[in-house]
Amino acid sequence: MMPTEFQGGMSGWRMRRRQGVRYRLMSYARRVLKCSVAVIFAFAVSNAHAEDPLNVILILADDLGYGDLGVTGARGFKTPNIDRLGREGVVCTSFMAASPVCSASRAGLLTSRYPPRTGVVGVISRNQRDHLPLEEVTLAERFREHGYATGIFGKWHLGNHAAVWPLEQGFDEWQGTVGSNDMGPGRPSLQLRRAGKAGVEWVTQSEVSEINPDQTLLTRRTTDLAIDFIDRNQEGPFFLYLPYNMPHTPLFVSDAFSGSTVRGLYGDVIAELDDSVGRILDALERFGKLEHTIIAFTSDNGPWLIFGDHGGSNGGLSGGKKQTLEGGMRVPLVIRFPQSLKTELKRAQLDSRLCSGLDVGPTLFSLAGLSWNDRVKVDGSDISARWRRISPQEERQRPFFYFFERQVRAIQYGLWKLQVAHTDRHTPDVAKIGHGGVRGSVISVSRPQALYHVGLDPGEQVDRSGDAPTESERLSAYLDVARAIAATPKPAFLKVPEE
Ligand SMILES: [Ca+2]
Repeated sequence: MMPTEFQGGMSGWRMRRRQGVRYRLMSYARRVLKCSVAVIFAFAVSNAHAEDPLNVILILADDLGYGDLGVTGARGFKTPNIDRLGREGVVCTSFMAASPVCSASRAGLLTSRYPPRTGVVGVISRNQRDHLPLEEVTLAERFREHGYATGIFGKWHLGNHAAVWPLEQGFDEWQGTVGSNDMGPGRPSLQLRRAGKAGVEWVTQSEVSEINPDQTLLTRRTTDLAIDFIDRNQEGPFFLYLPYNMPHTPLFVSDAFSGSTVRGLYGDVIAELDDSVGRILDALERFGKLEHTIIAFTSDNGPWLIFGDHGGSNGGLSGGKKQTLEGGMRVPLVIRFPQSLKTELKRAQLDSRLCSGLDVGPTLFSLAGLSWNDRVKVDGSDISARWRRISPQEERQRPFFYFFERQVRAIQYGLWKLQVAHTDRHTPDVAKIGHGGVRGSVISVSRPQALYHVGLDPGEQVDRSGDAPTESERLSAYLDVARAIAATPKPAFLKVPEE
């Protein structure tokens, strides 16, 4: 054994040097290890489900307003199952549908592109040949590329002919209505529409299998089909898109829910929708798939206010369906995260940051553990970083453009919204609001250029352009970009037989 003084004397400096080298080597090794662990962990975070992708269910209500869920303050009825989705995930309170009308909103949701880019800018009536072009890449096509089974049960409303129906747009299966539940060939009278006899076509795969299906059973039937699809695809993965017909007017509910709420028929209809969400949750639990499935719930546009008690609630926002005011496009987005994402995501949040229907696809893909193919230009992006415990990077703020057909109506950035001067032909006439299923009237209102702080003033009452010139300038700078998107040439629609 060496004497201590020998160590400390003759070779002391050498020992210290050796120790120093060893320390630096160990420190380096630790850093490398730490770094590798971080890289591996980050990789694991972003690809936790790359080998075993999660199932995805996207539920879309028709004309359900911002204030029509328990979690957003509904009165006169309850939505415990949809609220549960939020409690076990996230509720986005500044989520904008891509458009204030059905077809354009759905085109945006399924392609993640602003409606004018797709050519579907308004409502496709039963007698038009407009449709979502086959060249567009739908969410179903994207999921299918990753080996998913794809099903749609409910309303399509992106074209009237079999050549452009869901089976040509990435879905393996479809049962549901071609368009809204008041649409049929020709020009059905209001009386026929209200009676559920407008000639509504129910399609099975790509054949019309029924005319005027019993509308009191529409919600239950859609849910039954969804549960059957989940049952048959237990091996997964699957993408299930459920665009329910309700609560679009004319309202119909099954006997079991008739008179079940104090809100009246509208409340009964939402109660049945909520029960459907509960049945889907139960089925997933029964099949042992609940914790391997992401469930998102949203609406295609705001409430149809001219129907009064048969329309929904904008929850205190301004305006409703067909308007680019907040109430026309801001709807709830609720996403339930499965247990398998528990270590990655923070649950039970109210997320008030701006996002839109264009972001739904990339976000669901990221949550499911799939990589998004960038070959087609999309306007939405993955917003899931907001909810992750470890965020790779800060989310880049982006503006959101409000289009009505091919007009740029407003631009939002953060909590500021620049309204572009326009004529709003769909303002409900408060003196002539409908009742009991009878449609009310609208008036034309000129809306000036104005700047609103939609965080403090969601009713869009106070023009702040005078005291926030920097914000006005920042938002105005995006006008040219928005106008260029609005001016995208109309695609050549397929020549399908006209009736
Ligand atoms: Ca709608």
